[in-house]
Amino acid sequence: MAELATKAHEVIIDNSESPAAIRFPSVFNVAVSFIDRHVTEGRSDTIALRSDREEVSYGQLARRVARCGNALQSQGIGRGERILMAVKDSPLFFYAFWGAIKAGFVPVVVNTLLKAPDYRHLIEDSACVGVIYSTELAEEVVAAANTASHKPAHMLSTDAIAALMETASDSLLPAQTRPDEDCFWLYSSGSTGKPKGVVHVHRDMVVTSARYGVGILGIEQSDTVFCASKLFFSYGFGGGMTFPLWAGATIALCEELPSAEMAFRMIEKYRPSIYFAVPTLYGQQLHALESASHDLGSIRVAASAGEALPAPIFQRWQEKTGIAILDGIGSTEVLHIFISNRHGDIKPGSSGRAVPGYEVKVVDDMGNVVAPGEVGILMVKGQSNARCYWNNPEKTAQTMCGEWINTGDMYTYDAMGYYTNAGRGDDMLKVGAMWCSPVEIESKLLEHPKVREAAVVGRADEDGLIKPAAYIVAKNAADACDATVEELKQFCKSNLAGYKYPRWFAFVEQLPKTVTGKIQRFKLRQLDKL
Ligand code: 3UK
Repeated sequence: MAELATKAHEVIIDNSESPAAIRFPSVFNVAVSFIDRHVTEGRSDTIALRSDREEVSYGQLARRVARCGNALQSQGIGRGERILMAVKDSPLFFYAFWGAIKAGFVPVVVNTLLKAPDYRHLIEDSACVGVIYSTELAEEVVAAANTASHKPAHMLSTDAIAALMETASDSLLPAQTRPDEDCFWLYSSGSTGKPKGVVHVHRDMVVTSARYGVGILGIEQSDTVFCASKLFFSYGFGGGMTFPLWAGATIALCEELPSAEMAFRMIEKYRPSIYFAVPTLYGQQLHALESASHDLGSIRVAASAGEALPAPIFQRWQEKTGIAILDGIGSTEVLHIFISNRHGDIKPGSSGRAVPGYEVKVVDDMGNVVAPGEVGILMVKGQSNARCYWNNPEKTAQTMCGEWINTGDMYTYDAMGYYTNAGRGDDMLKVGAMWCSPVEIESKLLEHPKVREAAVVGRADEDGLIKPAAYIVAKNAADACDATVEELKQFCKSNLAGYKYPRWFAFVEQLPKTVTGKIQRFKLRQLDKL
């Protein structure tokens, strides 16, 4: 029975075509491919998850996913309805996410570091019928639900889910979904306004796993994978969950936030063969390696994404560890990496070449492809492109242009097909791979009594990593001094997310502006380069 149910949902990867064709049956529930398939293929005893608390085999994983799906179904949730998930990286994240999908619900994975007003927006925007939250996050999440314009009917802490799972059945027939049916969402933030729900369908996780996970990184069943980025960030979602699950590999899981210390501890304890991190973390690890040694000998593949990997970090890491970091660019909208370096084919300082299966092009404002060496907007087309932004036709139309996605990134390419990042088309920054809006930092600075005007731009630090820099017009000329800089820095640190405070301040008499009064941040960036 289980075997028949699995067979019906089988993906066909046709390697006779180049790139390999990925074909889906008309009825397709992706939870079968990622979870149940391992049982029917004889991997029940292989370890799927390893964490400080427990080990979970593929057999146990399949049974618990079914239990969780049944537990959710017993709440009366309907096919296609959204369940918000603010769950820390833990085995229960896997049970809830895949259980929801198997039962035909749509999990909406969100950041676990948010405050009540943010969760409130996500609850209202997604119109979710339920919220699953790590018990430690109860205060923020429950406060959000209580003040939201609609209160989700099902508020389930991870403890409550675990209790429901105890009495639930461990067999569940997969909902008869289609490959192009909504499957899960992630949220992505922009320069202004609220985060947007990025809607992905059942097909998409298969495509990223086959194209990048297997095609570029070569992840296999024998690998142990550790990804320092969290599962709510789609880089971590792929690296720390979908790619290893697709391959039947072992995942090393950690609830802590990424830091050099956390990464070294995980690598030395679980000895991963595949490691995912963001450039800022590679930089922090290199600094730490100057004064202490760590055993990184298990790693055979080291991947980087989220922000550009500066060539000096690539080189220093290679000198220290003998491993070449593979930088690649991905996005929440494409779900994962679509241009990447690969072993034996690396151009340091570039994002690499198109991942087979994705088409990319660099265009001008009119949509015409630019010549090699010229800067233009990077567009990407592939089978994992998001269907839309939820309830946001305007943003959807701006970004999802027919089969192409406008990444908002400025790129050049060369005759060999290597693509190199040239900043953003908008003023957004990626700081430690996290979105950072200059407008948000400026608004905060303007709340300070000594600030008349403020403008924020990105500037490279000594490692080549981008951090915010602020230009300030002081209300009183006398305040343009070091003491004010310290005051403003502290003010930003205590009122903004930790990574957003400006690392440099400069006082100016006026800011460059357009005739309509808009700050010309590009002029400040040019000034910065002088
Ligand atoms: C920037 C990069 C230069 C770029 C992501 C891998 O970062 C991811 O997703 P987000 O939606 O942001 C996407 C934007 O981030 N970016 C990402 N990688 C690089 N810039 N070099 C890179 N290697 O502006 C892009 O448009 O948060 C990364 C996999 C999945 C992801 N979601």
